[in-house]
Amino acid sequence: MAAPGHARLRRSKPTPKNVETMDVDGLNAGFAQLVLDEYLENPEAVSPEWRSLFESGDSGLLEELPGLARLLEAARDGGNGRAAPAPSPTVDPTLLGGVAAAMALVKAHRHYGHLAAHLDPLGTEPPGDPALEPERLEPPLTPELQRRIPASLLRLYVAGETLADALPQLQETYCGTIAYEVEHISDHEQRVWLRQAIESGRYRRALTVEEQRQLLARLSEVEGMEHYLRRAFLGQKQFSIEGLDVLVPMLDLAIELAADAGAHEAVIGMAHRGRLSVLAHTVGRPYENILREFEGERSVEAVAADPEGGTGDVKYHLGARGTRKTAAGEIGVALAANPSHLEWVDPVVEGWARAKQSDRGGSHVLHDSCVAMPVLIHGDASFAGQGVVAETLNLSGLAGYSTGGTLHLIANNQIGFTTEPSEGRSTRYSSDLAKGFDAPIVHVNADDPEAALAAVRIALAFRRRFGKNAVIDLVGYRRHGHNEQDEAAYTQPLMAERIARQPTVRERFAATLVAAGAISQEEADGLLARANAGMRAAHDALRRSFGETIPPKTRRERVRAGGETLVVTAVEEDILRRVNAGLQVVPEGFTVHPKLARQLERRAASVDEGGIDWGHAEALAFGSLLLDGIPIRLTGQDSERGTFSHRHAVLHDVDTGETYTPIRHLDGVRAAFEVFNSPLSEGAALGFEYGYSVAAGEALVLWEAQFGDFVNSAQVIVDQFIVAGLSKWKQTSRLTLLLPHGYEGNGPEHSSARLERFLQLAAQENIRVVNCTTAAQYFHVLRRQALDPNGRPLVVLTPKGLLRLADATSSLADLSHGAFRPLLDDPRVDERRTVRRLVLCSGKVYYDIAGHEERKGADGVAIARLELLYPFPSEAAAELIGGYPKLEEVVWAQEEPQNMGAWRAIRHRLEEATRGVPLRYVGRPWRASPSEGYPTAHLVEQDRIVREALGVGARTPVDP
Ligand SMILES: Cc1ncc(C[n+]2csc(CCOP(=O)(O)OP(=O)(O)O)c2C)c(N)n1
Repeated sequence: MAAPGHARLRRSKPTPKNVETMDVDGLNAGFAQLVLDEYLENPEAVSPEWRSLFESGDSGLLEELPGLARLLEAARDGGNGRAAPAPSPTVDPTLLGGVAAAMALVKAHRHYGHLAAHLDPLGTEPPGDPALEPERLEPPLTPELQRRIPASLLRLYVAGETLADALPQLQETYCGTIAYEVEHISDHEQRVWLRQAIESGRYRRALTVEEQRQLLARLSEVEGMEHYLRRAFLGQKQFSIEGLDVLVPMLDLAIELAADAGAHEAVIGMAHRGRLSVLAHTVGRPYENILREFEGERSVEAVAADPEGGTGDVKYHLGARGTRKTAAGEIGVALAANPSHLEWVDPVVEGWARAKQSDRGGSHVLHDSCVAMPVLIHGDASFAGQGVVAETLNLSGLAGYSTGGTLHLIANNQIGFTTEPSEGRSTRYSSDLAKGFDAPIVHVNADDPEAALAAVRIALAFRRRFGKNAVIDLVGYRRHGHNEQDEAAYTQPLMAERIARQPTVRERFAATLVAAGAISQEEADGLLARANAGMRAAHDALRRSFGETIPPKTRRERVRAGGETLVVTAVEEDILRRVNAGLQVVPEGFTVHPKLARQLERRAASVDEGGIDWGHAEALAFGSLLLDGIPIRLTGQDSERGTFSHRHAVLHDVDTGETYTPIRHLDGVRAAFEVFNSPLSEGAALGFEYGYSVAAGEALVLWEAQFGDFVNSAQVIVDQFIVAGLSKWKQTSRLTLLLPHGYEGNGPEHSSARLERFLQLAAQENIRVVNCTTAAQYFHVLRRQALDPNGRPLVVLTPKGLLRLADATSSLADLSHGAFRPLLDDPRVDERRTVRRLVLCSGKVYYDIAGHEERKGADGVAIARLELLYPFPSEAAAELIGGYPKLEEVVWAQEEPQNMGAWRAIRHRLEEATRGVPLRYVGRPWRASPSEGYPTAHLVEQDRIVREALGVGARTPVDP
């Protein structure tokens, strides 16, 4: 008997090939069933593809429809592998069709159950999906038919004998106040594990009465704090958590589970929303501290920052650290300081967690992702809108960046400031981006606290089992405006009105517990009163303390940057020779590319003969630091080899493709060396290293831009974290940026690392900026950066052409003696009294000037180099200039346009240093774009600059 719809479906009968690419939903599974019916009547009536599909028994379709396969099996005659020419008497075609439809129904719940789930506390009806409706399937799954279908055929993990028993549970599981999206995951094992975990209800266990009471107490504390602050400080911004209060007990549980899984630390990143509550309840910052900031008193931390000129930050950006007791012992909790720039803290937290997870004390990093758990709390608008989220997710599976999975919590209040989801994203859910990264997504209604805890349990069980990200989309609402000064009803009047009628999650949960007899109404009210009283007591204590002087903290030694700190960077020759020899060693049978082998051989010789180039000096600096016990981590696009093929930290066997990193195998290394090619990201890649460097204060962490120009893709990390972190949060590091820079005719985007930006942002000794012109200078500055106890971020403008320029190379003696010098005087001037013009410049342009054909004829000219651009070496500059007694002018020569490069930032410093000698600018004029686009135009301009600097007049035009 043909099923209804047979004729219609027959017109578009697919072949098994395209069946594999089809989604086997209700309709298609039903269609397959029809073809099977036909086949069972007459095998010759169906196409050969279908025939072989049914007879092979191993197709993807049969895997997808195991019940169908089993029924087919039952229909086979005597197990000879060939289906019976007529329907077996044991197979009822309606039942057979029903099983296929039931399978489609199960599948639809797994795929689309979330569309019918009740996720919105404000009661928006879910859209639903026809595939979830049993009566709309083909054949309709009537209650009677449901009772005839054995659940065992459906590979379900919910309990029940028949579909009729199982379906309500399936609906409750997938379409209740919690919903799942896991079927997009490409790994079969993970998918099956998740299905089992979800359907078995393992992670949705009911709370005990005691646990319920604790949960209510916690929700009371959260609500109590927000209410108190609003009453006491009417109109002050607190970015209240209300509407997503359950976030706090979710974090409690997450931390408990992380500790149970072996974590010593949870590292949390989040924006403004609910942050004060998390600071107080999750990290354990005393209420007094928070209240003090509301009272307008400077916090203890801010006061302590004064001696260094810290300017502090608003209260909902501050980081904090605390410890918590868990059943598995104490665990540290760090909330990373963050700027307003939403989501940019994400990669910072990942890097921080990675650093905490890494043991750098041996020759290899031992990375154990159990040791620290990253938690990122996102906004629903920002998760979907900010590209850094995608960049951060893209780090998660990479060997150099993985943190064994992050718990991503989207604090989804269904609005972004005043922007509706329909205006803010093109996807259905805020979380959809994460699906592309194979993360399971758990949506949960924030007004069902028990479901919210279940979401944490399953998410962290997944992380623990597979070491991967899990995302919880916590759907709540925002009880007030964007902040407490905003009126939500101006723009979302209906929503605001709906929210005003909505009882709080505490009230709802209390009512449930009271109804169940788990607690009395008085007790429930008492919990809120106690929370209130706690806030009041803290506030009273704070008020009593007003007027008392806060004991001044011991003034921290002021930082002496700018080369003043005495750090020995020279390394004994013997040691350098040993390091150099070690760098040439590869394992027996390892074949280095012949051209590269020759380069490496030259390195072997150059310690004796001179000619140590940039890459070589860097390797010697790194190697010697590893012997000193300083771990090193270097990342960047193509950094293993080096964009300009100058590094070759990792060698590749030309026969086997195997890799070998000689520096890790040096005799006597006491710390780990890591180098990774980064993904094509600047923002997240740099943010990650910043976070890593903050948490790994002892390590030399370097990030390299492919060309310095691209650092502007990470401008938020530079502006908000690297340069301002010290002043805002007392947070700094020895992060080192290697930024290729120099005008070599490669056009506007391969010339400038935007030096001017760094110099504009440099103040209060927050960073250091150098532009070295010799390999030895680079060697010494790297070592100083690693060894200086006063760590600061360092920006190194690194060369391209100079990487191999003979004049920029150094000798072994240059590395084994001396130190980084902030200025390099002209080495060729014998008689200083003859010098009338001093050309001061920085970086590669020095070689253009000093090596110009007209240099010899430029009498009375000296050329000096400024190698340290910030902090400006005022004394050394004055001394150098003063060493030329007959100077008539100082020329600052730069290849960057006048509105770029160093000129505008250092002009006043130079004027001080020249002590009355006139100062003149030579360089490109003001320009909107950093350099010429045509190589010939570049050459002409470069030549003009050099001639003007030397004062030798313009090139005589050549007759055509
Ligand atoms: C990168 C960035 N752009 C714009 C803003 C301004 N801003 C502050 S909050 C906000 C809305 C955020 O919405 P959502 O991510 O949903 O978080 P919510 O405030 O609703 O908790 C915006 C646009 C910002 N802080 N950061």
